Amino acid sequence: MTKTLHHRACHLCEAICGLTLEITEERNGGPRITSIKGDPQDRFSRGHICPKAVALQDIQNDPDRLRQPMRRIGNQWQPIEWEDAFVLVAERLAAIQEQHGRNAVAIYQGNPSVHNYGLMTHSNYFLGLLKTRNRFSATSVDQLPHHLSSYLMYGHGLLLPIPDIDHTDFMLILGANPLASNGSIMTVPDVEKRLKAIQERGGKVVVVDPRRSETAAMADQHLFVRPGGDVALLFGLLNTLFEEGLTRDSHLPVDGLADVQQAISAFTAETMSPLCSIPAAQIRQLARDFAAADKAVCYGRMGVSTQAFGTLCHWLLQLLNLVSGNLDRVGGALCTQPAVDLVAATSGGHFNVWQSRVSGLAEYGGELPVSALAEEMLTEGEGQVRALITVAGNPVLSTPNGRQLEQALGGLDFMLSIDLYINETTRYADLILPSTSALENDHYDTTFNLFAVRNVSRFNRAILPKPDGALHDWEIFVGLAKAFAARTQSTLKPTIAPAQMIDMGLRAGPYGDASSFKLSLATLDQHPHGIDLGALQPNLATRLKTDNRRVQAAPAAIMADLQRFATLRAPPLEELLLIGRRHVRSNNSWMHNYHRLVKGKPRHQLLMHPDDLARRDLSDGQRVRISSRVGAVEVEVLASEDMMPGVVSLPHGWGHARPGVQMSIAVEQPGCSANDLTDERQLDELSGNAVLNGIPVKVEAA
Ligand SMILES: Nc1nc2c(c(=O)[nH]1)N[C@H]1C(S)=C(S)[C@@H](COP(=O)(O)OP(=O)(O)OC[C@H]3O[C@@H](n4cnc5c(=O)[nH]c(N)nc54)[C@H](O)[C@@H]3O)O[C@H]1N2
Ligand SMILES: Nc1nc2c(c(=O)[nH]1)N[C@H]1C(S)=C(S)[C@@H](COP(=O)(O)OP(=O)(O)OC[C@H]3O[C@@H](n4cnc5c(=O)[nH]c(N)nc54)[C@H](O)[C@@H]3O)O[C@H]1N2
Ligand code: SF4
Ligand SMILES: [Mo]
Repeated sequence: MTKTLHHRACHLCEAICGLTLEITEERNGGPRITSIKGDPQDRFSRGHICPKAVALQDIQNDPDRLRQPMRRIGNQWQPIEWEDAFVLVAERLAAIQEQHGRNAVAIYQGNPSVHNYGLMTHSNYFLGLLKTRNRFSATSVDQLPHHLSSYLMYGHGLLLPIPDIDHTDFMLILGANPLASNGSIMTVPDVEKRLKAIQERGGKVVVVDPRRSETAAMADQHLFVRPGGDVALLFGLLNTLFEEGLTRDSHLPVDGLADVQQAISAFTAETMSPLCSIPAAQIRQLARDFAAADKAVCYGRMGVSTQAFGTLCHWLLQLLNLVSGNLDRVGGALCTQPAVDLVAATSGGHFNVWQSRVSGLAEYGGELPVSALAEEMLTEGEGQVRALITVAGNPVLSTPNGRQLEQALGGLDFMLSIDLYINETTRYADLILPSTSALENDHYDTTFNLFAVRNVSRFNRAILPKPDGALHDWEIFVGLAKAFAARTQSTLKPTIAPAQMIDMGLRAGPYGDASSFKLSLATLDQHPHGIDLGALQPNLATRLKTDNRRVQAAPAAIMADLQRFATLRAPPLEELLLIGRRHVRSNNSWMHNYHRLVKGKPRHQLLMHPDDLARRDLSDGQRVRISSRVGAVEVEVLASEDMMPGVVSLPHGWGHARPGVQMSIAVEQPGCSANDLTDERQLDELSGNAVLNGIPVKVEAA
């Protein structure tokens, strides 16, 4: 028996913690993972780890995880050889496109795509050949407003200023719960310690959230906001800064600020207060506190992007940082300078160049809002979607009105899923192609180094051998591309392995051959704990990609959306508004099949304020029926003083009790799906991002 230690980043969430894995090799058996711990030598994560990382071994060993391609015949799944599977896909997709046009094939890419670098480098090698405009992803149920506001203001959708959490004195957090999520569009392992450090150096953390979340509970101040009301709060804050002369000059070249000031002159704290349910005096005081701090940063995430004015919210967050002098400033919000620089390597993007067929929703960066996916399948006529490819996604549980999507999936001519499980979505596929597990694959964080609170770089080789006959995700795409090119007699450019691409990106990047760092794959191989490239530094002025290389404070598309804001009304008092929540032991929809993570008391219940329960004659622990415009679910309710009255909270990603789901542990504690209640017609109309928070619902005894 031999034991070896390996170091590697955890790929499960955006925190990218460094791990130390102990692998034990038995004489007569294969290698086994015998311990997973945080890596104290990782200078970025400093030994931090959460319970999900320990479950990496459960993912590895899960008997429900698919290990070979599976083909569905009726309700039966049968193994199929890789080559046969590739030829079958090529034949079916080519035939559908020949008969119904290119757009008859749709694509949905899910969240783990950005946690798996081979998917980042190679999915388009195949998907690009399809030349379909019906491309969708989890972006439009998540962070599209971040990208769109950055694209419009800074000229590139990935120029996302990151909170300089280690140097700020005042952190204002809206719609994020990093203590549960471990941070998002802010790659920050060990976030709790870093937030406490702000308090220890005399600074302040303020959280705005309709629930007293774990992060709100540790903050110096928590403000309950009416779901969807953040836009009004942010207008009130910005207006107060202007009105009370609390702005500071910025070194950045800026166009349009005077236009903004004029356009929002009526949006005073007093007029905004009823729309967000925060007293005007508190809005004004918050603006003064924010302005008074030497170094302050306003950060908003998922809770503020998945609402009706998500893009306005993110635009306003940027403006608050800008006019308070904190954009592109140490202790404020700073853009990273990653070793593999996707911003430098790509053009800024495009927006609204084409629209979806049925509802006319705008594309962003070549993708349409996923709320339109089901209607594109269900609405007959030229251009109707007849085939779907899902890649590392579970849209039945993740996108609004999941039941409608299920109905649409049931009617497709062909569906391919590249996934590890037979789950709520992939059970509709004709073919599932499973890749190797993460530990059998190399790893580089192309995406999350871009969002990190320090500039860091780390490459990890596979820890476990690749099983015979298994393929990495990127190899599946190469196989599919070759078969499709052969079937359609198109030419295919040669490609290289993801690791080689990273090597090239590193060497051409800011710390590459032309620098003193001389970063390459070979250098990173010598640093298994990763390399720290230093704290974030002001760089936005040189990285701006707008036409005139100036910050656009008043982009036309955003200013036009102010008209829509004028229609915002406070909802009737008796209405309940549904929001989501995350738990550190869960991860979206796909990590409920590991006993280690789901044991203990259930976490999928509806939370409701005791007064709201009493008003409906409901009691703590009772089963209730929740209904919305699109559907109804049943689940247990828990009384919680942490909820804002009038607001109820249900986590998404549950609802596993569906026929044919082959996830034996998950189906035993199924919960219900929040997205059987969310409404595909409720959108941030500017970006097309789904509204997932603030859904009007009724709750009654089941
Ligand atoms: N109501 C509500 N809905 C939400 C949210 C919310 O807060 N509330 N959050 C939204 C957000 S932020 C997101 S990002 C989306 C997520 O939505 P999705 O990305 O659609 O869903 P996931 O649950 O992440 O599903 C991931 C899938 O990828 C598979 N998988 C995991 N690893 C790999 C891999 O390495 N390769 C391959 N090929 N497959 C893999 C899993 O088996 C699973 O099927 O959900 C959104 N939906
Ligand atoms: N453990 C765990 N970690 C995760 C994930 C997971 O599922 N589990 N998912 C990963 C993914 S894909 C993402 S995108 C990130 C998301 O990371 P975060 O953005 O931090 O997401 P949440 O933890 O859902 O926090 C959103 C907060 O917004 C609040 N909220 C809801 N509606 C409103 C509103 O109208 N206004 C305001 N101000 N607040 C509101 C909710 O109560 C909640 O506390 O987390 C990632 N990390
Ligand atoms: S917080 Fe947990 S899941 Fe996220 S990277 Fe770190 S160990 Fe992995
Ligand atoms: Mo997400």
